[in-house]
Amino acid sequence: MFGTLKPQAPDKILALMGEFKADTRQGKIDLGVGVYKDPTGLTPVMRAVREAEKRIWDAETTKTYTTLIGEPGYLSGMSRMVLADALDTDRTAALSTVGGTGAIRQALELARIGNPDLTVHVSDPTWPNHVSILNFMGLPTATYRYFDDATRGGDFEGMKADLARARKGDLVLLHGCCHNPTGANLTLDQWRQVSEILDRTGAVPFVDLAYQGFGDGLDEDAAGTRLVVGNAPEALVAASCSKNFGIYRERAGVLLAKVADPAQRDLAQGTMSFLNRQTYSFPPDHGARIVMTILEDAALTADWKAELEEVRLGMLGLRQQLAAELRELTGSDRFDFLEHHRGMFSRLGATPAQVQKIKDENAIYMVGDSRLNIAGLNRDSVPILARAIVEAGV
Ligand code: PLP
Ligand code: TYF
Repeated sequence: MFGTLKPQAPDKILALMGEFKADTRQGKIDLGVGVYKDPTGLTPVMRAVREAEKRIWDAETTKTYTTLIGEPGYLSGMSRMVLADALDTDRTAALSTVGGTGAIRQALELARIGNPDLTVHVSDPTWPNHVSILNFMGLPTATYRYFDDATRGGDFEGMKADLARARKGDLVLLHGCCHNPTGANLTLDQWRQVSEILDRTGAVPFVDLAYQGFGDGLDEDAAGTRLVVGNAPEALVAASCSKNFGIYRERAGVLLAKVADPAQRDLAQGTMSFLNRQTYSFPPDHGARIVMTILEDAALTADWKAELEEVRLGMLGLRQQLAAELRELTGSDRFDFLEHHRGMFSRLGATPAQVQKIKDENAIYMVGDSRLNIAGLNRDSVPILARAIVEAGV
């Protein structure tokens, strides 16, 4: 049987991680994989996470199974953090998953059971793993215009026109904030207009929220999600704790499903529990327990929020510095989009050849579509990148 296997296309982002590691040049700069790094290049364990782990170590007397859907305190804490006032508890089922990716997969499985004929609409471009998972599952997909290559801002007119083609019961996959890979985001008024289109078409919003707290703030970054989920009769949200709690390898995520009628909640919850059982049975506990411990303790929550805010403002400062540096070097404001984008990523708009040149000549690694991870920079490397961008003729 194994002789029939065919090589799978590698994930380009993960492949780039390997290429960077193998590069022996001094001063190489990694702007590839979407992992937060501090100015010294480390991905730190957050203070509140460390403290929560100590408390768990002290208090935990057993490692026996929890429940198939995960720890109730984690699910309620995350539901509130993501949806706040838009949370309708009677109509919302929640599931602990293996990271945000696990939540995406379970959301798609759930939606397919509910509507075997659905098409999933994704932004062009979107996180490559979205496309890969959808193709692997054999789900029909459609793309909606999202990004304007000329301005490196959004193409909202195109987006609206394409979303209007969604049919009742289709899924519209939206990035809650900090769009990956472009960095261009919707304004709250644009979210409102998207919500109206969803209402008109009967398509169901499916929000992927992987960077809450990395853009404009914890509440600000969830405002669009809250708006569409609050307005929609049915909705799905896949939230990740990897970035905002810095617990990537612990694999903590949550799937929220809002149903049209409270009478359907138990059915949805039961199906979600079933999906966990079919895939990996009990979800991992450690990361979820860290998050729960932080969210249930006011002092830990405050400390976590303060550190997350430092992370966010650090990235924002680097964006401003890079835009300023490029203004100076080019005598134009054509790179100002870098300071208008939010989150870890920006699509620079360089050609593949320019991306290659920047890598070959400067040992600066970005993804082939010219996505760069702002958090891979620091005050000293920003001018180096700015010069490389100009020298490559971007
Ligand atoms: N969605 C997007 C857009 C992402 O960039 C990521 C990134 O890692 C995820 C979901 C899921 O993350 P994880 O499965 O590591 O929680
Ligand atoms: O887009 C990124 O870089 C992050 C990390 O298969 C990542 O979301 C990238 C690829 C992948 C899993 C995670």
